[in-house]
Amino acid sequence: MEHQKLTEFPNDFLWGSASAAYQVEGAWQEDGKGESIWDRFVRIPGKTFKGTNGDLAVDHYHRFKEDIALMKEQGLKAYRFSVAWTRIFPNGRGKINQAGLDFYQELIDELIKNDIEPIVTLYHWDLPQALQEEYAGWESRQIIEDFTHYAETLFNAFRGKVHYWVSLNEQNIFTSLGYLLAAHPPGVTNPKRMYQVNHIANLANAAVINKFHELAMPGKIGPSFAYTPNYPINSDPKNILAAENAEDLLAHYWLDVYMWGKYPVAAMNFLEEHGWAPKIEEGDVELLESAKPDFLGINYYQTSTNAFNPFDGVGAGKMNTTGKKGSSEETGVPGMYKKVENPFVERTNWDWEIDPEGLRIALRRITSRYRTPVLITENGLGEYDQLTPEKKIHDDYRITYLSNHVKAIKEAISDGANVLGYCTWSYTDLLSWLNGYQKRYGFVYVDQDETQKGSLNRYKKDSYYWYQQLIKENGTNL
Ligand code: BGP
Repeated sequence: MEHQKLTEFPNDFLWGSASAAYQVEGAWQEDGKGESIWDRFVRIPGKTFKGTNGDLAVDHYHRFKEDIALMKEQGLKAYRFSVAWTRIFPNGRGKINQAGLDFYQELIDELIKNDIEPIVTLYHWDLPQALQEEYAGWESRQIIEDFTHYAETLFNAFRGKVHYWVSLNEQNIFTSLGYLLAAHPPGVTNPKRMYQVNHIANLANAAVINKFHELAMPGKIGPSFAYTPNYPINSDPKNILAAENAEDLLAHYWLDVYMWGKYPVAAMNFLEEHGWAPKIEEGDVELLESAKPDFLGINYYQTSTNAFNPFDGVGAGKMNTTGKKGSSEETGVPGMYKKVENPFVERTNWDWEIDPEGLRIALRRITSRYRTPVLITENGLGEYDQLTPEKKIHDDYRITYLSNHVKAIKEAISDGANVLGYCTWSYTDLLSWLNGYQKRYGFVYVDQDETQKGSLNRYKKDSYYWYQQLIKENGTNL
């Protein structure tokens, strides 16, 4: 749809940027923090790129004031970060660790002092190791109570200060990578367990959203979903059906539950046929249907193009975690779909497809299907950056990527989508879970690499100034 004139961004649009505790904080054993499943997992040889870990990360724990000063100077309106559960409850539950809570109080106060809206993610994958050991973490229904109690603690602590809350970050990724691909902790490859864990995570998500509303918290809460819209490779009906299969099994399987409390029909039948469907107990459906997110958080990076995949076709393939273009393998679910290369789009060095139009398509689909406000909680380009001898970073490729995506949002708003804000991934460079430090996303370059011995000095990239200007103009000159 062409528009004569695009709708302008609203004046209160949240121009933001994001991070996650494990990827930036460091200080992994400081001030009473407990061990998380990531603290443990990164120590298993071969699991992360060159054995990198977040022990020090980019030392945001000690440098948050410096980082916030840079945000202020840039004019950032919102900063999304996550709370490390293990700083609040070192063993997942029990006695509060006041020093951990104090750290986030200070961080939030500093943001507010600088007119930056804090957006708090309750769970960005760093589950307390103690809960993993005690009852296998997300595999037990006990986590519903413990997660809700942890969330309630934060609700009470930051009531009135924090107005935007993200319940779970990318449940689709942490369950799939944790329990299907063994690429994340706890390193399992078992579809039955994965779909069971996912069901329990759905219940925990719903319980926390209900708790937020019960407490009449001032503000909004919603989950963040990693949405990769699916396309068919061409108009062969077999391929169209493959794309429908992928959309049902990889997107509706989460989004329908968040928004309607219902699993999609075809995907659920597929799981039942394979004996992988979750066990749904009495009361579960009521709980899922009762929880109403105030917005949907969307993490958008790319689209996926699909083709027919027979029963004896391709299954899970290798991901590109090296940054060598073309090193990822074909992947799919036999009998459902396989992911193929889209000939119309470019790819990053990590083989992620660059498709700004796909963000507009994502927003359009979500708007029509769910009629919900959307907060874009992540979008960005992971690339190699070069620090010049003059300490500059000329990341024009990132500026192109981001500005094309912002334009797509503006078009989607003109189409009728209700978008609350846009958080780029990421604010500073940070640790990529599986890709070390060489895959950089930030506006702010951090001198840190796989040796983990960098100076940790911060340098503004060209994209930092580009975003500063964009915010100043509220996205009018795209
Ligand atoms: C999302 C995660 C982020 C971040 C981002 C980039 O899935 O929510 O935490 O890591 O992806 O991914 P990567 O680091 O793999 O490039």
